[in-house]
Amino acid sequence: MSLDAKTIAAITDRIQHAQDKVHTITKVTDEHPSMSIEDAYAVQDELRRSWIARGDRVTGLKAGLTSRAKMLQMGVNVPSFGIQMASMARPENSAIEMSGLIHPRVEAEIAFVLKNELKGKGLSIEQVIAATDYVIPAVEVIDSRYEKFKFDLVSVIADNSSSARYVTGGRPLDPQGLDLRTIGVVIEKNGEIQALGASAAVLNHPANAIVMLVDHLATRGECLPAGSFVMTGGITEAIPVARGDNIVARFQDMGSVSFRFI
Ligand code: OOG
Ligand code: MG
Repeated sequence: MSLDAKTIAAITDRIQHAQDKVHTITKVTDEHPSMSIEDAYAVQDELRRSWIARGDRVTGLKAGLTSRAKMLQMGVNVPSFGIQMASMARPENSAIEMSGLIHPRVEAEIAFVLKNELKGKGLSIEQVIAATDYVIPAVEVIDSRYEKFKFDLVSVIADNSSSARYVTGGRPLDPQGLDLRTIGVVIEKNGEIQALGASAAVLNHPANAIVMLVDHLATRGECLPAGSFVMTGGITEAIPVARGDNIVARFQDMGSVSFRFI
């Protein structure tokens, strides 16, 4: 860690204020150029502590910046992890309020739900699949608190990797019977295709996002317990949305996820 606890707490307050009051801020690294990735995850720890103290509940974790399309779009080439809370979850077919968001974008992702704990470094794809109860289509609504959606790796991690809302839907499926590299995905906005891709875009296989997340947790002495819900990252670039937009993400063999912005 390069920053002391007081500074981490101050950065957390600034980011949380921007998240709660729906406004942008300058990048945290502008003010703290020496801030490290470890410091940024310490900010996430503080955010989580504060959300739990308010009565919110952790519902899952996410890996982001795991596809080339996302890395190119954001100019960052290392995945960033984040925390999903109950307050961020929205039901399928719901109306998501724009008033709580700054400049949201949507991403189509494959989410995993574990039946067994995953722990340690260098797991294989097969170990991840064997520990998975089911996979399910998900759409993440990201909303960077940084001006113009521009950031570096440390800043985006401190902002909980732009997490804002998420919706799951479609059909939960046993991954044993699926080729998780070749799931085709189409994102439609108001009936028009905005982006399409195949699930191998995520680190050659979305289970690799779980491998990387479990590696990251291991360096912090943590693991993914049984029952964990994990989103593996946008397969295509993220699509900007506005009030009134209808979103449908179609996943080959897995069904679709729909909702709208009001
Ligand atoms: C960071 C979060 C990226 C994903 O799925 O790639 C992410 C961002 O692009 O703002 O959630
Ligand atoms: Mg995402």
